[in-house]
Order: sequence, then structure tokens, then C-alpha cells
Amino acid sequence: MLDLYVITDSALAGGKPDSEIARLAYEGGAEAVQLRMKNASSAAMLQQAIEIQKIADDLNKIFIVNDRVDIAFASEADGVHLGQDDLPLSYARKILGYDYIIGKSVSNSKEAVMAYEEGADYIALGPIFNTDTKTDAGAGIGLDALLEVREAAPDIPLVAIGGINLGNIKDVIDTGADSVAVISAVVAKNDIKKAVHELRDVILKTRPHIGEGD
Ligand code: TZP
Ligand code: MG
Repeated sequence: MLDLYVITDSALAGGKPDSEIARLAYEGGAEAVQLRMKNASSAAMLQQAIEIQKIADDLNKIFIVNDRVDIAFASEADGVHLGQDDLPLSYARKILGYDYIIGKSVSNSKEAVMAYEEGADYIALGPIFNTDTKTDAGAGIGLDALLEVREAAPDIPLVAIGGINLGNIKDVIDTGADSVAVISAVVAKNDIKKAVHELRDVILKTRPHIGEGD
């Protein structure tokens, strides 16, 4: 199961290259990093993807590419993350096959159930809280909506995203998210490794420890 999933944002990181953000996030303990370069050329994004894939290979971590099936394939990433307006999942699957992880952004139960039925490997549900990082994300849907989606789609790994930080991450896990994806709570910090470590620690301590002890 994924614990902490970090998404890159070079501008929020004061211009650090995405590959540097990824390295620090992995070294801090993140299992997965997603390369998100909304305004980059294909060539620049592919170059970062290739660099991150090398780092992920060395550290035995998961690497996901945002939006771009072609760049995920070319860089031999582990997977791609698709939004509601990106390539439909069945077509991404046709190109990438079943060895790739395909994640899908959802914001309500209907989209979550659809993503599950289409064969997504995980859903990213959000924004849970208000966020300035994605300007078109809309208002936070809240923890009640998270619970509703969890109940509507119980069998797919659920990654919560949007406005999640050290102050609210425990509530998000308590409500039923399997893992958490963050941008600003990690990427905008001076000490990326420390920020990852602290957030991940809360996830590990909060999750139900089924079958342990007794
Ligand atoms: N999708 C939904 S909210 C969001 C994305 C990419 C932004 C998350 O960024 P932050 O800084 O963790 O709120
Ligand atoms: Mg997208």
C-alpha cells in the first residue's frame, strides 16, 4: 500500500528541478513521486522523467507521470496519472498495457465508481480541503465527502489530495484514505526530506494496525 505520494512543482519549490524534488522526496521516505509539469515542453518533461526514473530505479521507488501517456511510456515510468479530461482510461490501458499503474483523479462517488469499473489502479480524490496549488480545483469537498466516496468505492486504493498538511493529515487517514498526495506541504518547504518524514510518520501511526500485536 502506498503511504505518502509527492507531486512535483518546480515553481513552488523556488525553481528546484523536478528531479531534485523527486530525489529529496524519495530520500525522505515517499514511496511514490508524480512528475507534474503543466507548462513544460514535451522535451523538457521527458528529460526530467528519464532522470526521475533512474533515481526511482536506484531507490526502488514508484514513479508516475502526470497526464502524459507518451512520456510515461518513453521514460519507462511505473505509471501515469490521468485527469477527467485526459485520455480515457481504456485508451491509456490499450497503449500501456497492464504492467503500468494507471491512476485517475476523481472528485465524487460517481467518478470514483466509474474509475473503479474502468480498471483504474487507484483513485486520487480531491480537493479534500481548499488549496491554492491547483487554481481550477474548486472548493474542498471535505471529510464527509471523503467518507461517502470511501463507502461507494471500497475496493480501490484511495489517495486523498488537496490542502493536506501536518495539521489535517491524521483526520484524512482516520476518515478512510489509504494514502495521501501532497504538493505544497512538502515541495514548498525548505527541508523537503523532513516534511516528507513528518507527514509519513503520521500516516503510519494513524492507520489501523490490523492483525498486529494481540
Ligand atoms: N489535484 C487536486 S488538488 C491538487 C491537485 C493536483 C493540488 C494539491 O496540492 P496541495 O498543495 O497539496 O494542496
Ligand atoms: Mg491531469
